Amino acid sequence: MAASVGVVFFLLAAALAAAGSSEAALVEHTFVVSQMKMHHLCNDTLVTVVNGQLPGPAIEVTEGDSLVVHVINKSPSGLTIHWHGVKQLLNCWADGPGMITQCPIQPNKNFTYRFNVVGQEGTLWWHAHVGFLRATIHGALIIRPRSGPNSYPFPKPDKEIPIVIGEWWDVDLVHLENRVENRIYEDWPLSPTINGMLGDLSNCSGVIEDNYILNVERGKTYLLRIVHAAVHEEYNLKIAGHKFTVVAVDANYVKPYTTDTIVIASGETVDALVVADAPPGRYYMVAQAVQSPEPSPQIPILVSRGIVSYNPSKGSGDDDTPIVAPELPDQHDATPSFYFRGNLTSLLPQPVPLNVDEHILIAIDVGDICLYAGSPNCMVSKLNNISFELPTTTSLLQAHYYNNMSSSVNRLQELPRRPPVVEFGHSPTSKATVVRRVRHNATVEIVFQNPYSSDLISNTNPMHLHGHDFFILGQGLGRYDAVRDAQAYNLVDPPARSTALVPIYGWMAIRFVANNPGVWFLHCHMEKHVSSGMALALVVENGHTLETTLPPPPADYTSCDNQNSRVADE
Ligand SMILES: *[C@@H]1O[C@H](CO)[C@@H](O)[C@H](O)[C@H]1NC(C)=O
Ligand SMILES: *[C@@H]1O[C@H](CO)[C@@H](O)[C@H](O)[C@H]1NC(C)=O
Ligand SMILES: *[C@@H]1O[C@H](CO)[C@@H](O)[C@H](O)[C@H]1NC(C)=O
Ligand SMILES: *[C@@H]1O[C@H](CO)[C@@H](O)[C@H](O)[C@H]1NC(C)=O
Ligand SMILES: *[C@@H]1O[C@H](CO)[C@@H](O)[C@H](O)[C@H]1NC(C)=O
Ligand SMILES: *[C@@H]1O[C@H](CO)[C@@H](O)[C@H](O)[C@H]1NC(C)=O
Ligand SMILES: *[C@@H]1O[C@H](CO)[C@@H](O)[C@H](O)[C@H]1NC(C)=O
Ligand SMILES: [Cu+2]
Repeated sequence: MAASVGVVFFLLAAALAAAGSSEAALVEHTFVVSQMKMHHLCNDTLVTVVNGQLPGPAIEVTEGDSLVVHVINKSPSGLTIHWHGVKQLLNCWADGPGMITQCPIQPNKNFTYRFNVVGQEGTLWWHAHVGFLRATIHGALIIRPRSGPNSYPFPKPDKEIPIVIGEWWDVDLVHLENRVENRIYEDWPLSPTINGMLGDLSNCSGVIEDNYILNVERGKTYLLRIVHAAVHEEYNLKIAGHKFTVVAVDANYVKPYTTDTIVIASGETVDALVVADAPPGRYYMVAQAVQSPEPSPQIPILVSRGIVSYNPSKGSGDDDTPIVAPELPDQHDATPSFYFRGNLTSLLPQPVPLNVDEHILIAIDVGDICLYAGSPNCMVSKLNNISFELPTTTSLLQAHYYNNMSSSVNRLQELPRRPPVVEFGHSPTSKATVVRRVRHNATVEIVFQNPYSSDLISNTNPMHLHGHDFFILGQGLGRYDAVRDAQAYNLVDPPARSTALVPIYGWMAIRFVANNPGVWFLHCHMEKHVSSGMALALVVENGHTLETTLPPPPADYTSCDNQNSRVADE
């Protein structure tokens, strides 16, 4: 329907200097958001997409560039776009989570996001940040080094390929959000997707879905820029007959780590090299959802396959070379994920701050908001015994900026530094808009603790912090022990990320300097979890100088003043 109109304007003549480095550019895109019909599995489904594409357009920038994205909302829903993993230093207004930093862009309105991409290289992504709409509104954000592709800290790949893992839902996603807000958690996608394709394990009435096909040439090296854009489960990604060498996660370089399985959770990105060094043929690339064992609710098995093909001359239809399939781990096995993460270390030594100003322990659990009234659908997620709810009449950032958060937010509560008791289970809780205030430049350490007893509901929870990267100091199974476990922290070369997985039945520790004033969402990236309360807003106060103070909102800021609902068609 709408044509892609991404245009690149170079501010200064984009002359490549002798060293191969280029001047910072202004990269401008227009995102027209509209609905279109897509046909899969015998059904026409109306989906909301950017520029008529699913996945949406990949944005490519060079580190240091400025991005300008005009969002024109021709869809019936209010929405925002979040630039996932972009640090947005002193620019919280452009971060995008709905009702946290701005009100949704209403139908037939537009809004322009302006920000710089500084000090980050690798793969990030963008997605809608109101409820489930991100299931179809997302795309890669690729950041190349300023001094050219020869300055990658790994062998220069012959080709770079975005691999976006998504899911195909044939339900109305705004309706789905309402169901989850009413604590109905029974909806599942029909299939995972690889670059929008469901693959040949999905068929309806004899019509088999297309596979994503990656044509390769023997001996060449491919840099896969893998984005987990699906809304829930963690995925194992394997290619039969090939290995991956992981070189970056969440746009931070890591020491090369060679593995046959990549494990990636919602919100995360992984950059990995693949050498086409297998005997010529066809090999399945498989994305398999990992899920928690019972008593956690079980979902259907979700697997999708693409094909790595050494036979590009033949069309996929008339190629009858057998396709080699990889051996997959058990879908309930959480050890590949735990080991994959345990093997990631930063490429460079890290400046980990050693003196912690704020120690926070966050217990992740389920709770009951009906106080045992016996009514169904009472289950919510909670952090330290509070289940997060979004404000309804103002964005938190606007309220913070005007210093009137307590009068403009209905139920505001400060997250306690630790849970009332470190004891888990489905017990009474309450809802509130939870914030945690920290002073500018404070060193914050957060330990996330999942339920650790196997008779309780426990999940791997990918916790995502906006506006900052953090160091992952450690992970473990069971109950976190402040003395024993802190001694084993990696304070030398921990990976820096913006999303980190809390292992099932275990804990995960992060540390960061709160150097970016504003209101930053900190939440599980599984949509049903964040919608049911697994979130808080980190309020980073201004410092004492102009350079450490959040500037005023942009002139076209979408405040809530002329709106009476946060999503237009709710
Ligand atoms: C087709 O998709 C619609 C949503 O677009 C859904 O309500 C309906 O149940 C689907 N029908 C079938 C046969 O799957
Ligand atoms: C965005 O909206 C403003 C005011 O509503 C309008 O003047 C402008 O032309 C719109 N821009 C685009 C690109 O549609
Ligand atoms: C179609 O899918 C069903 C399961 O959903 C499977 O049993 C069957 O083999 C598939 N058919 C083809 C031709 O792939
Ligand atoms: C790294 O992976 C290997 C093999 O998967 C595993 O045995 C090892 O324990 C992992 N290391 C860490 C620190 O998790
Ligand atoms: C918060 O402050 C702003 C700016 O002074 C004002 O427009 C708004 O009405 C205030 N809101 C509340 C609820 O006090
Ligand atoms: C958790 O919060 C609920 C509701 O406010 C309260 O009734 C309950 O006592 C709290 N639980 C603990 C362990 O403090
Ligand atoms: C932040 O803290 C560090 C060390 O604690 C200090 O060296 C630095 O000057 C501080 N920066 C600001 C802007 O306050
Ligand atoms: Cu979660």
